[in-house]
Amino acid sequence: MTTVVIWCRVVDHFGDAGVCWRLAKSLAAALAQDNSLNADVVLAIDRPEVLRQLVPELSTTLHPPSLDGVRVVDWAFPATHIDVMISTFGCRLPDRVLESMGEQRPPPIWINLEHLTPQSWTGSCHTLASPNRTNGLDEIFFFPGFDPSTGGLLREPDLLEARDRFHSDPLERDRFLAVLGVEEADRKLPAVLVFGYPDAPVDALIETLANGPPILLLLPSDTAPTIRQGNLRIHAFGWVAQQDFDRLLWSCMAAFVRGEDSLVRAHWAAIPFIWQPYRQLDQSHREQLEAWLDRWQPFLPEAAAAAQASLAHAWDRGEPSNLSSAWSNWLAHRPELSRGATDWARQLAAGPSLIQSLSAFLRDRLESRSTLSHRLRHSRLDSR
Ligand code: TRH
Repeated sequence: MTTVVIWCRVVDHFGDAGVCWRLAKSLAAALAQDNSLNADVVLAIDRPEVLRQLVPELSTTLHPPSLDGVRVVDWAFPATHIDVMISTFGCRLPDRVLESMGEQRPPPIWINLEHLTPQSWTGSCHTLASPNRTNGLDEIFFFPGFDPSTGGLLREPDLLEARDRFHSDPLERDRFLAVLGVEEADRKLPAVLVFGYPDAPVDALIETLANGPPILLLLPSDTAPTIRQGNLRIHAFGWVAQQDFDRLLWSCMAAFVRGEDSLVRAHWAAIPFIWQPYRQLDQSHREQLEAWLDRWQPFLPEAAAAAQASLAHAWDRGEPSNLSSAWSNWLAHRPELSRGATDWARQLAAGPSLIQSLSAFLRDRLESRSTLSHRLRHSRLDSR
């Protein structure tokens, strides 16, 4: 058996758990294709209640809950023998784990899966190793990313086919919006998802949209389910399970997303969208946004790229005064933005997904680790 443990520490919001759940499920599915590994994938998460909001099936009755080939445990997990250890987003592992892994022979392969950034420096650091000060083990830095020099982006093998199937049957969207509680008359309207941080200028956007063409605004909140304001229909759907989040995006003609996981999902949805990076006190999230906007340039005509930048800036900086003109200008460029999103998604899908590159990397390291321990065993026997 090959034991793979993914360590997730929830800092805040949902992305830590959201990314780690997708990673664990997809890695379990990928490693299961190699019977010789007999992989046991464990997700050790310090706040399982956050994961349960994303994955309601992870009931509290099963212990440890096991779903989609992943065992979910908490951080008190008795890490006895681990073959692959994946610490995510640089989370600090418990000392008892660091110490026992340092004594384990052969030691585990230790991956540090970093945050996704649109910035281009990650390619030069991808798969570099650094000895850990506590136990001397090599910690290998694995970077997701938009460039072939990185590990790529999380993408399930059948995701894009599922997306295209959804779009090929108009009843799919109607059925999904009906389940979301959207009234029949409103389901025919073009929809916009707004999933931003608390400082996002949502009220200013609502005011802008109310004076524009009829639109269905989808909000993940528990306020009054449907409000009418001018030409706008606002539907607060509460929250959907993570497995339905893609269909939420696929039902929309445009979206405002945030953080890391919904950013990647919006790219795969190939719709025009605006990203609000996770807020950093030192404002470094603005550099993230500029790097992301730069990456749009090759896929958009100049005027459409300018429209994308001005709406992204107005949204990220919370500038209600610029929002109305930025939105109207952006909406006018929607055809080019849609083509650009489709082209970029196609280019990203041409490369290996994060799971393909990570599972190939792990299989290679596991093989050389087993060869090495085989040779060590034989050399000890020979020396007797
Ligand atoms: O919630 P976030 O802001 O999470 C953030 C980011 O991941 C950030 O990088 C990280 O540093 C910080 O957490 C600690 O945004 P994100 O990454 O999009 O994660 C949201 C998850 O919630 C994503 O998996 C989609 C999911 N989701 C649902 O499952 N149902 C819903 O209804 C909605 C709105 C989101």
